Amino acid sequence: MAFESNPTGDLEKSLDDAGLKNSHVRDYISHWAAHTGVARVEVIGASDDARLISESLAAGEIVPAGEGRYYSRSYAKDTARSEERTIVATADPADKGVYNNWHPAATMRPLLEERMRGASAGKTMYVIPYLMAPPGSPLEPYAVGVELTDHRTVALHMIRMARCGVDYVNNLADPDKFVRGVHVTGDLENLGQGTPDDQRYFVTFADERTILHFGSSYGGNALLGKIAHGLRQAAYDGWASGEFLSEQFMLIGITDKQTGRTWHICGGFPSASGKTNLAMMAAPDSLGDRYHVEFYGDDIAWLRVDPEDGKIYAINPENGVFGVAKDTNEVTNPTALGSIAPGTGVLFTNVAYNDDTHEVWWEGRTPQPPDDVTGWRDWTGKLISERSADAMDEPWAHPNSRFTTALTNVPNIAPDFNKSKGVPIDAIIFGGRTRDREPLIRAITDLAEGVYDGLTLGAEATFAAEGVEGQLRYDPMSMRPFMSYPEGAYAAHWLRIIGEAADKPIFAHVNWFQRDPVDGHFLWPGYRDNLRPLLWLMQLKAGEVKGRHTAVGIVPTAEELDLNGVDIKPGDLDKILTIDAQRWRVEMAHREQHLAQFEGLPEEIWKAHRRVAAALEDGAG
Ligand code: GTP
Ligand code: SPV
Ligand code: MN
Repeated sequence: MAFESNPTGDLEKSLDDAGLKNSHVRDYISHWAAHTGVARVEVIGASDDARLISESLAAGEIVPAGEGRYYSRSYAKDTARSEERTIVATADPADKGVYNNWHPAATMRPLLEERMRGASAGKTMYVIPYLMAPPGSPLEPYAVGVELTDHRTVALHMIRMARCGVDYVNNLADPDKFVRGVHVTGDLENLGQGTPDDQRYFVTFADERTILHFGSSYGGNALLGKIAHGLRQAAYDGWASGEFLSEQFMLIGITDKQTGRTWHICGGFPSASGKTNLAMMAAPDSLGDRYHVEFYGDDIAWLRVDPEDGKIYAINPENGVFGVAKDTNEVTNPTALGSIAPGTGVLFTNVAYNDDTHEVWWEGRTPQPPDDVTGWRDWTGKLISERSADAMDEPWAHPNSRFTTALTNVPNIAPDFNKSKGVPIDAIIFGGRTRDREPLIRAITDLAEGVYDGLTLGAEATFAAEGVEGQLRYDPMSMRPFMSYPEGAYAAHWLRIIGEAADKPIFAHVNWFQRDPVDGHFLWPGYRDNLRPLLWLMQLKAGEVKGRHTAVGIVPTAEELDLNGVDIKPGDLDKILTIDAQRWRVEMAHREQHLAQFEGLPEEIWKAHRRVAAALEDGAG
């Protein structure tokens, strides 16, 4: 079917056949179909999954990985988000922040249009109407979008990660209010990824609610509902409307089966720093009879104050999990293995794959890779058996290899995960990979100090983004790569939204990643044991424990933490519950410089900084 011969007839008919009634959506599709030069347009939703899977298998774009499980490789230079090439563009130069990589929309628009012109020639354009919210959410007006993509595997990912179907756009109160997201893959082998001649651009035109991504088919570069809309655009919308916050947060419930109480905790850790693992946490065996952790979300939360009861409510806008495969196994995360079991429809990307047995493997899946390498290929497609001696130690799976599975596959999914209103928040936590200084947990009861703590979150960068692994950097609220408006305004918006709540959450900073300076081992066993400091936090909020007050917050005493069954050396425990005041004083000078970059930072934040600095000078450790 070629539009050249009958430019509108075929397209109109295919949109009619799909039941797409919204004329604004139809105009948008026609425009971009013509611009990108696609040969066909196909409107899809969740019910098309089985057919698209069959077509993808037949085309060899995905291969079977056991019953109802699939595998694909991405292009070798296209395996993670590109932060350098990701841009926020608007008409107003005042939207420029330190981290949002702002450019004028008037400059970016022609660059994207030029790259996209005719760039999908001969391909099918998949039209994916979607909703980034539980249906009926008060934030639904911000959650509607339509992604146009020229890549079938991306469409399969979208079906798992977002609620997809024409019904989400047919009856909008304002039919023109939807996020327009255009994804064009481009000629991946000739885009100069990571060179001065890089052709890729991933641009959110935030004030136009339009997202144009060119030059990748991987993760957040290509699934536009998730990061680009769900975080970057939504954060901008939340600020512009004054209604909500959108953050890179996990969201969990913890139920005490003995008392029947449930708490809800949300929190930000930078990419590949443990959100998915925390949300899927099975209680440690010694606590499992009493506590149960429920999964609401693992990567994004939208927070608003309900005018009726004055509480903060959070929703997870997503419908699936795009989880890091590395180190996922029966001990670290049995729940994750359940969520990718046979029959789940999971899609693996860039793990190792066995041609003969259709098994998949990644580093940390088992302590050693399979002994018999027959049939095994690494993530680039090379046979392990043909590796040269010096390549033997190379990982089999890419460190950012992932699994994509729908929320309904997650064994600990909360029964009310679809509740339109969301769940009331008891605590907001921040954390990241920090090899020293940050204790296991420190609780913060003051709002400005909590927001200050989020703004000064420092962590080691991970393999989820290209080229920056291990580098220490500040990552405000874990939103550094997703910031869409200036940091000073961001801090003020936080203070205002959380400040409006009659019932304030407690804040805490957590760190599962402190290491021994000599041999580098993790001082805290992490994973399932992370429930213990969170239980302490809830007890602290309820006034059941007192903790120990320090300059940087309240830390648990060893007696207060339930450590029954934890494998930890006394010296290590001591270290993760102690504040190294000397090291913190050094940190405060860095924080001063970090915060000084932000124009218009609210005075409350500076006051919080000075209070903490003064307490440290007073010697409180
Ligand atoms: P994004 O999807 O990129 O936003 O990542 P995320 O924050 O959800 O990270 P995820 O839970 O997928 O974890 C990333 C990596 O950290 C995985 O390789 C985990 O095995 C590892 N990890 C998670 N929790 C812990 C922990 O408590 N201790 C240690 N040592 N490693 C952990
Ligand atoms: C992240 O990098 O934080 C992710 C994965 O959640 S991606 O969707 O690729 O951004
Ligand atoms: Mn993430």
